[in-house]
Amino acid sequence: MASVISSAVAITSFTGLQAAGSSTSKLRHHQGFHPSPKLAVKASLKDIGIAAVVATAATAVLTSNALAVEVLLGGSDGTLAFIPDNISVAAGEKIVFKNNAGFPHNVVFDEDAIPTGVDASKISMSEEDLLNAAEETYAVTLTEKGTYRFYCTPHEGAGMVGTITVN
Ligand SMILES: [Cu+2]
Repeated sequence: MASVISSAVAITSFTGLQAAGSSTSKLRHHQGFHPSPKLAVKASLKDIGIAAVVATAATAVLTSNALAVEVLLGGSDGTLAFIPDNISVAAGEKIVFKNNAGFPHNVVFDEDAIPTGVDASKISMSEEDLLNAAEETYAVTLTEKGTYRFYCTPHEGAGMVGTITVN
């Protein structure tokens, strides 16, 4: 739920910045009709400055407010599963696995079912490393597009597997 709220905030801020950007272009358009060429040049340089600031601010918002997707480890009803077990994220989006019930759990990516060139050991928890307490988290960010299969070592046999698609 927290992730939904933060994404709403990010979208609102970004829309606000886009609105600021479009008023900047209106300003530039208006000042382009100024009779003095010297002033027109100054105005456009100033506009470039504003545009650069707007672009920087937009990047900062996207970075600091980066959307995070949460996956629960274990269902509250005792299900040994990742919830949800099939998600799609944007490249670079943070994925937070949170221990919920039925632990210990871990998150290990299948080296045979991830995009070519991605090192499974760099994105996985160690096979022996387990999350033993409620609310413990493991976060990962995937930058290569493609499909990633992952599983929980203690419960793979019970069907605790999942898929992430990075777009
Ligand atoms: Cu598990």
